[in-house]
Amino acid sequence: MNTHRLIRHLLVCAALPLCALAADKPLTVGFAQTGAESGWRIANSNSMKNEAQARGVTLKFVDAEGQIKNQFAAVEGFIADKVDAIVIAPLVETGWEEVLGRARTAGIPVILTDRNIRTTDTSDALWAAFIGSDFLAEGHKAAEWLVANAGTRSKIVELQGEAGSSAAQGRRRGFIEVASKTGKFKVLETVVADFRRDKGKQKMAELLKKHGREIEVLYSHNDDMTFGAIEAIEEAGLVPGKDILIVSFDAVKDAVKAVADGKINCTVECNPLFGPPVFDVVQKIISGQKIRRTTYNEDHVIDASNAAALLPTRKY
Ligand code: GZL
Repeated sequence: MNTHRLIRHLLVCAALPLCALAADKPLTVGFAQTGAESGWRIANSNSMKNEAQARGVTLKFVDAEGQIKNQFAAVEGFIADKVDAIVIAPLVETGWEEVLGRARTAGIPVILTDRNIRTTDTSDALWAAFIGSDFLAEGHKAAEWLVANAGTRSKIVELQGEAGSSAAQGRRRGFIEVASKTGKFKVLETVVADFRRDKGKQKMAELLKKHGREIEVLYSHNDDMTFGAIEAIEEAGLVPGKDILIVSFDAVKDAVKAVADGKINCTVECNPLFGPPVFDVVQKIISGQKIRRTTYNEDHVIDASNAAALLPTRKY
Protein backbone atom coordinates (compact mmCIF):
# COMPACT_ATOMS: atom_id res chain seq x y z
CA MET A 1 0.00 0.00 0.00
CA ASN A 2 1.57 3.37 -1.02
CA THR A 3 2.09 6.09 1.59
CA HIS A 4 -0.83 8.24 0.39
CA ARG A 5 -3.28 5.33 0.57
CA LEU A 6 -1.84 4.18 3.93
CA ILE A 7 -2.37 7.64 5.46
CA ARG A 8 -5.91 7.80 4.03
CA HIS A 9 -6.64 4.30 5.46
CA LEU A 10 -5.35 5.30 8.89
CA LEU A 11 -7.43 8.52 8.82
CA VAL A 12 -10.57 6.52 7.95
CA CYS A 13 -9.90 4.05 10.76
CA ALA A 14 -9.33 6.86 13.24
CA ALA A 15 -12.66 8.33 12.26
CA LEU A 16 -14.53 5.11 13.05
CA PRO A 17 -16.26 5.30 16.40
CA LEU A 18 -14.31 3.16 18.84
CA CYS A 19 -17.29 0.89 19.37
CA ALA A 20 -17.41 0.10 15.65
CA LEU A 21 -13.83 -1.12 15.84
CA ALA A 22 -14.64 -2.86 19.08
CA ALA A 23 -17.75 -4.43 17.60
CA ASP A 24 -15.64 -6.23 14.96
CA LYS A 25 -13.44 -7.88 17.60
CA PRO A 26 -15.14 -10.81 19.40
CA LEU A 27 -15.69 -9.90 23.03
CA THR A 28 -13.84 -11.66 25.83
CA VAL A 29 -15.80 -11.81 29.10
CA GLY A 30 -14.58 -13.16 32.43
CA PHE A 31 -17.25 -14.92 34.56
CA ALA A 32 -16.51 -15.70 38.23
CA GLN A 33 -19.20 -18.25 39.21
CA THR A 34 -19.85 -19.24 42.85
CA GLY A 35 -19.38 -22.98 42.33
CA ALA A 36 -21.57 -25.97 41.40
CA GLU A 37 -23.40 -26.32 44.71
CA SER A 38 -26.91 -26.91 43.37
CA GLY A 39 -29.02 -27.81 40.37
CA TRP A 40 -29.96 -24.17 40.14
CA ARG A 41 -26.31 -23.16 39.88
CA ILE A 42 -25.58 -25.72 37.13
CA ALA A 43 -28.53 -24.37 35.12
CA ASN A 44 -27.27 -20.82 35.67
CA SER A 45 -23.75 -21.71 34.47
CA ASN A 46 -25.13 -23.50 31.41
CA SER A 47 -27.29 -20.51 30.53
CA MET A 48 -24.24 -18.24 30.61
CA LYS A 49 -22.02 -20.66 28.63
CA ASN A 50 -24.70 -21.37 26.00
CA GLU A 51 -25.46 -17.68 25.50
CA ALA A 52 -21.77 -16.75 25.17
CA GLN A 53 -21.33 -19.45 22.54
CA ALA A 54 -24.47 -18.33 20.67
CA ARG A 55 -23.11 -14.75 20.55
CA GLY A 56 -19.52 -15.67 19.64
CA VAL A 57 -18.30 -14.26 22.96
CA THR A 58 -15.13 -15.81 24.40
CA LEU A 59 -16.11 -16.72 27.98
CA LYS A 60 -13.37 -17.20 30.57
CA PHE A 61 -15.38 -19.27 33.09
CA VAL A 62 -14.05 -19.79 36.62
CA ASP A 63 -15.84 -22.04 39.16
CA ALA A 64 -14.82 -20.65 42.56
CA GLU A 65 -15.79 -23.93 44.29
CA GLY A 66 -17.55 -22.00 47.05
CA GLN A 67 -14.36 -20.17 48.09
CA ILE A 68 -14.41 -16.36 48.09
CA LYS A 69 -10.62 -16.26 47.77
CA ASN A 70 -10.99 -18.12 44.46
CA GLN A 71 -13.52 -15.57 43.24
CA PHE A 72 -11.25 -12.65 44.12
CA ALA A 73 -8.34 -14.43 42.36
CA ALA A 74 -10.50 -15.04 39.29
CA VAL A 75 -11.35 -11.34 39.01
CA GLU A 76 -7.67 -10.42 39.44
CA GLY A 77 -6.89 -12.82 36.59
CA PHE A 78 -9.54 -11.28 34.35
CA ILE A 79 -8.03 -7.83 35.00
CA ALA A 80 -4.55 -9.14 34.13
CA ASP A 81 -5.99 -10.68 30.95
CA LYS A 82 -7.53 -7.31 30.05
CA VAL A 83 -10.97 -8.83 29.33
CA ASP A 84 -13.67 -6.58 27.86
CA ALA A 85 -16.06 -7.11 30.81
CA ILE A 86 -16.23 -9.01 34.10
CA VAL A 87 -19.35 -10.83 35.31
CA ILE A 88 -19.55 -12.01 38.93
CA ALA A 89 -22.07 -14.03 40.97
CA PRO A 90 -20.71 -12.88 44.35
CA LEU A 91 -20.47 -15.66 46.92
CA VAL A 92 -20.70 -13.11 49.74
CA GLU A 93 -21.90 -9.50 49.94
CA THR A 94 -18.84 -7.89 51.51
CA GLY A 95 -15.09 -7.47 50.89
CA TRP A 96 -15.30 -6.46 47.22
CA GLU A 97 -13.99 -2.86 47.38
CA GLU A 98 -10.32 -3.64 46.66
CA VAL A 99 -10.59 -5.99 43.68
CA LEU A 100 -13.45 -4.04 42.07
CA GLY A 101 -11.42 -0.85 42.58
CA ARG A 102 -8.68 -2.42 40.50
CA ALA A 103 -11.17 -3.39 37.76
CA ARG A 104 -12.34 0.26 37.74
CA THR A 105 -8.74 1.49 37.45
CA ALA A 106 -8.24 -0.92 34.55
CA GLY A 107 -11.37 0.49 32.90
CA ILE A 108 -13.12 -2.91 32.83
CA PRO A 109 -16.91 -2.82 33.47
CA VAL A 110 -18.22 -5.18 36.17
CA ILE A 111 -21.70 -6.74 35.95
CA LEU A 112 -23.13 -8.46 39.04
CA THR A 113 -25.40 -11.40 38.33
CA ASP A 114 -27.61 -13.48 40.60
CA ARG A 115 -26.28 -12.14 43.89
CA ASN A 116 -25.54 -8.61 45.04
CA ILE A 117 -22.82 -6.96 47.12
CA ARG A 118 -22.65 -4.29 49.82
CA THR A 119 -19.71 -1.87 49.56
CA THR A 120 -18.51 1.13 51.57
CA ASP A 121 -18.00 2.87 48.20
CA THR A 122 -21.59 3.58 47.24
CA SER A 123 -20.66 5.38 44.03
CA ASP A 124 -21.90 3.89 40.78
CA ALA A 125 -18.36 3.18 39.71
CA LEU A 126 -17.61 -0.21 41.30
CA TRP A 127 -20.21 -2.12 39.33
CA ALA A 128 -22.22 -1.13 36.27
CA ALA A 129 -25.28 -3.35 36.52
CA PHE A 130 -27.06 -6.07 38.57
CA ILE A 131 -29.26 -8.74 37.01
CA GLY A 132 -30.84 -11.26 39.35
CA SER A 133 -33.66 -11.91 41.78
CA ASP A 134 -35.02 -9.75 44.59
CA PHE A 135 -34.37 -12.08 47.51
CA LEU A 136 -36.15 -9.90 50.05
CA ALA A 137 -39.30 -10.08 47.91
CA GLU A 138 -38.84 -13.85 47.62
CA GLY A 139 -38.73 -14.13 51.43
CA HIS A 140 -41.89 -12.00 51.67
CA LYS A 141 -43.67 -14.26 49.14
CA ALA A 142 -42.69 -17.42 51.04
CA ALA A 143 -43.84 -15.98 54.36
CA GLU A 144 -47.12 -14.73 52.87
CA TRP A 145 -47.76 -18.22 51.52
CA LEU A 146 -47.06 -19.75 54.95
CA VAL A 147 -49.29 -17.23 56.79
CA ALA A 148 -52.11 -18.15 54.41
CA ASN A 149 -51.58 -21.92 54.48
CA ALA A 150 -50.00 -22.96 57.81
CA GLY A 151 -53.29 -23.45 59.63
CA THR A 152 -52.43 -24.18 63.26
CA ARG A 153 -48.77 -25.00 62.54
CA SER A 154 -46.34 -22.51 64.03
CA LYS A 155 -43.01 -24.12 65.00
CA ILE A 156 -40.39 -23.65 62.31
CA VAL A 157 -36.87 -24.89 61.61
CA GLU A 158 -34.84 -23.06 58.96
CA LEU A 159 -32.11 -24.30 56.63
CA GLN A 160 -30.03 -21.30 55.49
CA GLY A 161 -27.96 -20.99 52.32
CA GLU A 162 -24.32 -19.87 52.24
CA ALA A 163 -23.63 -17.55 55.17
CA GLY A 164 -23.12 -13.96 54.00
CA SER A 165 -24.71 -14.49 50.60
CA SER A 166 -27.33 -11.95 49.53
CA ALA A 167 -29.63 -14.86 48.61
CA ALA A 168 -29.61 -16.31 52.14
CA GLN A 169 -29.69 -12.88 53.82
CA GLY A 170 -32.63 -11.68 51.75
CA ARG A 171 -34.71 -14.85 52.03
CA ARG A 172 -34.17 -14.91 55.81
CA ARG A 173 -34.90 -11.20 56.37
CA GLY A 174 -37.89 -11.16 54.03
CA PHE A 175 -39.45 -14.12 55.82
CA ILE A 176 -38.87 -12.65 59.29
CA GLU A 177 -40.31 -9.25 58.26
CA VAL A 178 -43.65 -10.85 57.30
CA ALA A 179 -43.87 -13.82 59.66
CA SER A 180 -42.92 -11.87 62.79
CA LYS A 181 -45.75 -9.36 62.17
CA THR A 182 -48.32 -12.12 62.79
CA GLY A 183 -46.81 -13.06 66.16
CA LYS A 184 -47.91 -16.61 65.27
CA PHE A 185 -44.64 -18.36 64.41
CA LYS A 186 -41.67 -19.52 66.48
CA VAL A 187 -38.34 -20.44 64.87
CA LEU A 188 -37.10 -23.37 66.97
CA GLU A 189 -33.68 -23.30 65.32
CA THR A 190 -31.94 -21.97 62.20
CA VAL A 191 -28.84 -23.65 60.76
CA VAL A 192 -26.59 -23.06 57.72
CA ALA A 193 -26.49 -25.83 55.11
CA ASP A 194 -24.81 -23.87 52.26
CA PHE A 195 -27.49 -24.53 49.60
CA ARG A 196 -26.16 -28.11 49.41
CA ARG A 197 -28.24 -31.33 49.37
CA ASP A 198 -25.79 -33.33 51.52
CA LYS A 199 -25.69 -30.66 54.22
CA GLY A 200 -29.46 -30.23 54.04
CA LYS A 201 -29.91 -33.91 54.88
CA GLN A 202 -27.29 -33.88 57.64
CA LYS A 203 -28.63 -30.73 59.33
CA MET A 204 -32.28 -31.82 59.07
CA ALA A 205 -31.43 -35.18 60.67
CA GLU A 206 -29.79 -33.28 63.55
CA LEU A 207 -32.81 -30.98 63.89
CA LEU A 208 -35.19 -33.93 63.94
CA LYS A 209 -33.08 -35.65 66.60
CA LYS A 210 -33.16 -32.52 68.76
CA HIS A 211 -36.73 -31.27 68.22
CA GLY A 212 -38.58 -34.38 67.00
CA ARG A 213 -42.31 -33.95 66.39
CA GLU A 214 -42.22 -30.37 67.71
CA ILE A 215 -41.13 -29.38 64.20
CA GLU A 216 -44.21 -28.39 62.18
CA VAL A 217 -42.66 -26.34 59.33
CA LEU A 218 -39.37 -26.49 57.39
CA TYR A 219 -38.29 -23.18 55.79
CA SER A 220 -35.44 -24.04 53.41
CA HIS A 221 -33.51 -21.48 51.33
CA ASN A 222 -33.24 -23.74 48.27
CA ASP A 223 -34.60 -26.94 46.73
CA ASP A 224 -31.31 -28.86 46.95
CA MET A 225 -31.22 -28.53 50.75
CA THR A 226 -34.92 -29.38 50.75
CA PHE A 227 -34.32 -32.63 48.83
CA GLY A 228 -31.74 -33.62 51.44
CA ALA A 229 -34.10 -32.67 54.26
CA ILE A 230 -36.87 -34.79 52.71
CA GLU A 231 -34.56 -37.81 52.82
CA ALA A 232 -33.93 -37.18 56.53
CA ILE A 233 -37.65 -36.66 57.23
CA GLU A 234 -38.54 -39.94 55.53
CA GLU A 235 -35.72 -41.82 57.27
CA ALA A 236 -37.21 -40.54 60.56
CA GLY A 237 -40.49 -42.24 59.58
CA LEU A 238 -42.32 -38.96 58.92
CA VAL A 239 -44.23 -37.83 55.82
CA PRO A 240 -42.79 -34.68 54.16
CA GLY A 241 -45.45 -32.17 53.16
CA LYS A 242 -47.88 -33.64 55.68
CA ASP A 243 -46.17 -34.21 59.06
CA ILE A 244 -43.90 -31.27 58.27
CA LEU A 245 -45.03 -28.42 55.97
CA ILE A 246 -42.16 -27.55 53.58
CA VAL A 247 -41.47 -24.12 52.03
CA SER A 248 -38.52 -23.90 49.62
CA PHE A 249 -36.90 -21.77 46.86
CA ASP A 250 -35.66 -22.14 43.26
CA ALA A 251 -38.51 -24.19 41.72
CA VAL A 252 -36.15 -26.57 39.90
CA LYS A 253 -38.06 -29.18 37.91
CA ASP A 254 -37.74 -31.96 40.55
CA ALA A 255 -39.08 -29.57 43.20
CA VAL A 256 -42.09 -28.64 41.07
CA LYS A 257 -42.75 -32.38 40.68
CA ALA A 258 -42.40 -32.82 44.46
CA VAL A 259 -44.97 -30.03 44.94
CA ALA A 260 -47.34 -31.79 42.52
CA ASP A 261 -46.74 -35.01 44.51
CA GLY A 262 -47.37 -33.23 47.85
CA LYS A 263 -43.84 -33.72 49.27
CA ILE A 264 -43.05 -29.98 49.12
CA ASN A 265 -45.88 -27.53 49.82
CA CYS A 266 -44.47 -24.38 48.20
CA THR A 267 -41.36 -23.43 46.24
CA VAL A 268 -40.69 -19.80 45.27
CA GLU A 269 -39.23 -19.63 41.78
CA CYS A 270 -35.82 -18.03 41.24
CA ASN A 271 -35.09 -18.20 37.55
CA PRO A 272 -31.42 -19.04 36.77
CA LEU A 273 -31.70 -18.72 32.98
CA PHE A 274 -30.43 -15.18 32.67
CA GLY A 275 -27.53 -15.64 30.26
CA PRO A 276 -29.39 -13.65 27.56
CA PRO A 277 -30.13 -10.51 29.64
CA VAL A 278 -26.60 -10.56 31.12
CA PHE A 279 -24.96 -10.55 27.69
CA ASP A 280 -27.47 -7.96 26.44
CA VAL A 281 -26.24 -5.66 29.21
CA VAL A 282 -22.55 -6.51 28.56
CA GLN A 283 -22.84 -5.64 24.87
CA LYS A 284 -24.79 -2.45 25.59
CA ILE A 285 -22.12 -1.30 28.05
CA ILE A 286 -19.29 -2.10 25.63
CA SER A 287 -21.02 -0.16 22.85
CA GLY A 288 -21.65 2.79 25.13
CA GLN A 289 -25.43 2.48 25.33
CA LYS A 290 -27.39 3.50 28.43
CA ILE A 291 -28.47 0.58 30.63
CA ARG A 292 -30.69 0.01 33.68
CA ARG A 293 -28.46 -0.40 36.72
CA THR A 294 -30.69 -2.99 38.44
CA THR A 295 -32.84 -5.59 36.67
CA TYR A 296 -34.85 -8.08 38.75
CA ASN A 297 -36.00 -11.38 37.29
CA GLU A 298 -39.69 -12.20 37.70
CA ASP A 299 -40.26 -14.93 40.31
CA HIS A 300 -43.51 -16.85 40.88
CA VAL A 301 -44.88 -18.91 43.80
CA ILE A 302 -45.51 -22.57 42.94
CA ASP A 303 -47.79 -24.69 45.14
CA ALA A 304 -50.43 -27.42 44.81
CA SER A 305 -52.69 -25.02 42.89
CA ASN A 306 -50.37 -24.69 39.85
CA ALA A 307 -47.48 -27.21 40.07
CA ALA A 308 -48.92 -29.99 37.89
CA ALA A 309 -49.90 -27.55 35.12
CA LEU A 310 -46.50 -25.84 35.19
CA LEU A 311 -44.37 -29.03 35.32
CA PRO A 312 -44.23 -29.60 31.51
CA THR A 313 -43.08 -26.00 31.01
CA ARG A 314 -40.10 -26.10 33.39
CA LYS A 315 -36.77 -25.43 31.65
CA TYR A 316 -34.31 -26.12 34.50
C1 GZL B 1 -30.30 -17.66 44.06
C2 GZL B 1 -28.96 -18.35 44.09
C3 GZL B 1 -28.95 -19.48 45.05
C4 GZL B 1 -29.97 -20.57 44.72
C5 GZL B 1 -29.22 -21.78 45.14
O1 GZL B 1 -30.31 -16.66 43.09
O2 GZL B 1 -27.94 -17.43 44.45
O3 GZL B 1 -27.66 -20.10 45.01
O4 GZL B 1 -31.17 -20.41 45.41
C6 GZL B 1 -27.84 -21.47 44.62
O5 GZL B 1 -29.71 -22.99 44.61
O6 GZL B 1 -26.90 -22.30 45.18
